[in-house]
Amino acid sequence: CLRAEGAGFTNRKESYAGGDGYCGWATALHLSARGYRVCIVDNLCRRQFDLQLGLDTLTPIASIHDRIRRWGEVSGKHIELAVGDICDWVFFSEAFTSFNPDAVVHFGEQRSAPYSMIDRQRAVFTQTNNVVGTINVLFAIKELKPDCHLVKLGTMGEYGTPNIDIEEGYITINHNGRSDTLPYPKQGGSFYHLSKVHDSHNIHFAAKAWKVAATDLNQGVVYGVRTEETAADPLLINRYDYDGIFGTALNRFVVQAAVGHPLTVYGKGGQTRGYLDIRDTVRCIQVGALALAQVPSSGTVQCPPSCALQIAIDNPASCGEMRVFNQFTEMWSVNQLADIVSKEGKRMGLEVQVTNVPNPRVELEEHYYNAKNTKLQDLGLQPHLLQESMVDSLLEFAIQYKSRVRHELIKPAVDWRKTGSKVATSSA
Ligand code: NAD
Ligand code: USQ
Repeated sequence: CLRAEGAGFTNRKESYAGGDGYCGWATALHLSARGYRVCIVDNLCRRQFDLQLGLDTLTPIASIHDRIRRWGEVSGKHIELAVGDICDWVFFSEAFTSFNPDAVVHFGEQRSAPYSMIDRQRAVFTQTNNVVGTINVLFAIKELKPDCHLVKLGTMGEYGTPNIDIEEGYITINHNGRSDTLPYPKQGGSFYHLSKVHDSHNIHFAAKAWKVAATDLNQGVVYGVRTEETAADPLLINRYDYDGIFGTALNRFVVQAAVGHPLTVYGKGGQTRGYLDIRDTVRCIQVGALALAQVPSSGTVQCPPSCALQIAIDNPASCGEMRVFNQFTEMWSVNQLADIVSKEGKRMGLEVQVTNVPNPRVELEEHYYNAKNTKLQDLGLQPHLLQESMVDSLLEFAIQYKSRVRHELIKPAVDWRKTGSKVATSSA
């Protein structure tokens, strides 16, 4: 079902806002390899954040120009590039018109919760960048190509940690004898997570008002680094953040274990989230993008009969509906992740300790968590689960690059209750 070579899929034109980032680069290559015509749109602000704050990725990443050049040599496929800000309407509308995409896959946002909590300036930047960028994407579709599909990266963190099951986007509520199916209540835990909540409302409105076809992929925390395509050549290597601002839980724990730093469990460690392997991110996006084939307004894309997406095509979403998929494969608490990394690290002969540091965030540390995630699997996703072999290979990867690790960047760097960042080289 994840093949893209079938009739109708080759030559589909996909535009990747944020295609130089962690998820976007891996996905752009994955789909380029499978016959999609890809244009990356990115203003490279993620690289700028590292320069401003004195951070660096574990892996030595090439410039976007070198990455794309090398991909052309390795694969024989051409990726187009437009460097600019999607919040800049003049730039973005020109880039959009010139590429004329069938789908926009929108990764292009400031995605760190700690970054958004550093100070007023970063909170305002995060919400302006994310909300305005998404509105521009919606207007581009409405005004320039109404049958272009939007695949938007949302986040599981939009739901927060309610004391009831988390549904996929919508919940049916019975109230005072009446019933309705409504967007699931949102409780973002940072100005970043709240920017995604605002995006979801704006997309939901545009879908209703303008009949934009949209899929919101509420993604969990991503781990891992290698995909088939990014592993094909050193110049294609993906970024791997381990610092206290952009590094995410499992990726951080793996680097910490590799360099002998105690694993930094925040607070009691009962915080539970949905997680997925980056190899599943790239496949989910493809499923999400292809699943839009079922939206009647597309008209141009046909699914091969053997494709599991046939299930979706037989049950089409109505035009103007914002479809929501919860994009994660397993749920783990922070304590469980620390346990897994610790056991695997010790098995490989590493000395791994776990420490409970005061939680820099405001979040529940013990809570109920049960989120649904059946829609992508119903569409054919067969997940890579977090098995020992995965943690092993990630640990080996981190050990390979351990000389690049700067220990002072590992500690938690942003406190939700205070202003400023404690990154060693930043005066923020
Ligand atoms: P990233 O920071 O590595 O990549 C984001 C890219 O978007 C960067 O290359 C950046 O330069 C670009 N960008 C940001 N604002 C832009 C703008 N205004 N115009 C043009 N380009 C812009 O982030 P990521 O980890 O790849 O995340 C991608 C998306 O997935 C984000 O929307 C994020 O919220 C979502 N997501 C990520 C994770 C995760 O664990 N990494 C989990 C869930 C959801
Ligand atoms: N945590 C620790 N120790 C650490 C790092 C994190 O205990 O060293 C805890 C955090 O307190 C939190 C949990 O682990 O409870 C997850 O934190 P994270 O930093 O791994 O992820 P988060 O800040 O939620 O953000 C990441 C991505 C973001 C995406 C989100 C998906 O940066 O772009 O939206 O994961 S989700 O969490 O489902 O909202």
